Amino acid sequence: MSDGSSFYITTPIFYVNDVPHIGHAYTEVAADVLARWHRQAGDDTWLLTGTDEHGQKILRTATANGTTPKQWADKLVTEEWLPLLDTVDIANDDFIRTTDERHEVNVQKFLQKLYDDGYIYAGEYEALYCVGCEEFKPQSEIVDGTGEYEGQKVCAIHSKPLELLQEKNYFFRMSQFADRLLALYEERPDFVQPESARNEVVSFVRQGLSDLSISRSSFDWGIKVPWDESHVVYVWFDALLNYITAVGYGQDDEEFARRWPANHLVGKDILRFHAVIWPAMLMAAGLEVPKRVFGHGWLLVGGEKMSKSKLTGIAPTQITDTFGSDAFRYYFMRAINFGQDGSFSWEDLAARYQAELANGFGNLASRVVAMVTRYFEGIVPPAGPYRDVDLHVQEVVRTAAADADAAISRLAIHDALTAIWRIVDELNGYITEQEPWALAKDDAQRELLGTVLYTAAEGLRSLAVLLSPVIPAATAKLWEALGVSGELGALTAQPLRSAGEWGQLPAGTEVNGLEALFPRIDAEAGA
Ligand code: ME8
Repeated sequence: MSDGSSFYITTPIFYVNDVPHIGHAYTEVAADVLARWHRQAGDDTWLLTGTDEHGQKILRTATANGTTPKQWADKLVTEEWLPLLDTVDIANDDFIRTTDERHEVNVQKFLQKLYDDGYIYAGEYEALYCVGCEEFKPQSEIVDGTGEYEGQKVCAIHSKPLELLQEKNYFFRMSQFADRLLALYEERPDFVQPESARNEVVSFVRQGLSDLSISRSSFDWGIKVPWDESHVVYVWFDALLNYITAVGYGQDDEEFARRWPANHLVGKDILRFHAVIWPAMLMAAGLEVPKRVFGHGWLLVGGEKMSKSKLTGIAPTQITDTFGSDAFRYYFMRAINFGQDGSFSWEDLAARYQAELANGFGNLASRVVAMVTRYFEGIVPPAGPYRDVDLHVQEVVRTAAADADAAISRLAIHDALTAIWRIVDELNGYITEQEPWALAKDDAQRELLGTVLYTAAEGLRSLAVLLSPVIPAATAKLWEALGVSGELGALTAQPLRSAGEWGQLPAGTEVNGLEALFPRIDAEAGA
């Protein structure tokens, strides 16, 4: 909605045990595209991202590197995770670290409340734990190891041996919430998206829920349980709470009321934490559940989830150094149906870069600006009377903009881009057909030439606005070239919902020179 309503969107907070790969960047970009879209549509938007710094995984990595977990986390956040945001051009509003005081203090408040209200008790536990997932694994995700792990039980996701843990722990009475969760999925069918993810979650909860172990006492890298300091809070229980501690839970009621509830974007690997455990925690605390939880697919390499632990991770800079951040953003949002798995390939990236960004969009922009410069001394001409063929362009712009907006509201980012590309294709076809270079040779066609170039330039204006959430750097250059910031204001201030309304570009505007938006890439590079 564009009525200034609140749109709070989150990414997972990432483990700082390792460096980011393009899977992490993928989630960041998707969240950022949605946030930029909503911001530009006038919603009261807030994009939160951050890092997950407690737990055994980080502790072990730090120890193996001869340092403390906090020093390790500081180093990784500064050298890797914050720079990632620049690498792929993320305009986040906040960055939370689970070692922030605002987080730690309010996690303790939350926990104390649940304890006081009888939702937490002390018990014994023995089960197989995966440090990679930081989770006691259900039977369905335990498989027999092969190769060096022959004869051992391993995690189906990480393919690494599980550890048998036995401890006295505190437990959250999650089993009490199964019925309420099922009622929630029933009443709000789009609470968990996409449909396949929802079905998986529903059938998981239908089997009944166990209580959840929420503390650990065999190591101390975590937030202390407030009533028993010999325990630290289970890393997932701690981490999920970032979504509320970052927006004022426990300390700024006004901010909290303004932002919460959130739209959570996560990889499907961690859907169950967000669609089962997290709403149960919130219900226990008497808080609203999230607006929706969207589980996107995995980037695959060789048919398996890309991951650092399997040495298949690709650093985002490997792509952006050659192709730039806009191309990274565009490629992953366009080439993969959001919600489904997708394979990354350099060939596909290079092919789409050349065909869609360089030849399709970039060349269109350069041609139009160059023709306005050459035939009208750089001044956007007025349009004469519109013919059917010109009105058709207007219709394509109008419907594509509406379709793109509808696609974004169902988080179908790929469909939004496909819709917007109808404008790119339409304008390229229009110019080829209308041959403004031929019209320019005949003085009697001056008015018609004006109509054609106005139509092309106004179409570009709509493209700049519609594409600015996806390719912010290139569209900012195009906006500059169209020379309209004086008349229309900053690109990011252009209301998205009316982007398709015809005639916003004022005739008489002076265009500026435009360098190639997506320059040709040297064939040697990026291979
Ligand atoms: O799970 N394809 O952090 P994490 C697509 N700290 N997305 C991928 C991906 C791939 N191959 N690999 C990773 C954690 N991701 C917890 C989250 S939230 C309260 C705590 C993305 O560092 C995807 O978003 O393992 C996935 O959910 C996330 O990285 C996991 O990041």
